[in-house]
Amino acid sequence: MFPVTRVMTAPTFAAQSPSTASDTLDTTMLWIGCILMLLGLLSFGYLRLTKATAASRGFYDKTMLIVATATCSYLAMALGVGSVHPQGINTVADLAHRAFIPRYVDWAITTPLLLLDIILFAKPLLNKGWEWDAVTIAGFDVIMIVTGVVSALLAGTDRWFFFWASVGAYAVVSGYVITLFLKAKRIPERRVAGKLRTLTGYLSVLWLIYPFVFALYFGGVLDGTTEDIFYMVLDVLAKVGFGFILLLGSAVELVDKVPSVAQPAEENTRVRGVKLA
Ligand code: RET
Repeated sequence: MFPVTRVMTAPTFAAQSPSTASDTLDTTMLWIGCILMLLGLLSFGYLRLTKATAASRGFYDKTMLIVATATCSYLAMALGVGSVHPQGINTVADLAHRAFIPRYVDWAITTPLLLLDIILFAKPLLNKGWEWDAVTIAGFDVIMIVTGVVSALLAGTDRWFFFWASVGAYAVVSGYVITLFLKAKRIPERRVAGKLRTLTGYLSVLWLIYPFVFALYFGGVLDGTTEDIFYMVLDVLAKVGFGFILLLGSAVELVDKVPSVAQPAEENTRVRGVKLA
């Protein structure tokens, strides 16, 4: 008797896989994601041409860059590029256990840009040196995504170690956004204050769902198709929905004219009561 080899090739399993209907649904969802991101890109392009001023142009450009990145990533995933099976393909179940690399590349580029949109919009609240806050928050955000992808590629205890590292970085990012939410009412211009509260509140709630989807998928509670549907809806809301909230109305045009309510420069030059300059 020959020993039975457990290693079989992907096409063998694909042919035997009972989840063909679900795979089609999965691919359809990715195509829908791609089309919605593209429609977002066209809409924001139109708004940029018709509404943007010299002061607000940056908000339109960043928002377009965000959905352009997502259009490419969804296109790549819909075409089947970058799907990794972290545990190899030894059983039929392993086929469904996969991570899409383009998704994480997209998030690593777009989530810092989304945060930058919020930080620049909150500028009237920010103290001297805020640029370093922006770098730090974007840095923790990238750590969140990179540890997230490492977690997706590992198995067993190692996976959950990196998962919690990612949650730790997420807590820093989310804590910062919630601080802006709480301080927003200090901004004297009502429309800008209201918009900042909506943007920070919306982002805090949506982003919180991502780690749950991740944990439920890798914990074996959700299947791959359900995971993809969740991420697609979340991504469209977090990018296209967020973009519309940011750009519709007059707040992005006004934010530049709002007087700063940051701490006076005087206090910024003191360390524990000692005047520095
Ligand atoms: C991961 C890994 C597990 C732990 C945490 C995660 C957080 C992901 C987030 C993603 C946000 C994505 C957005 C995309 C926009 O299109 C990476 C799932 C905390 C918060 C907003």
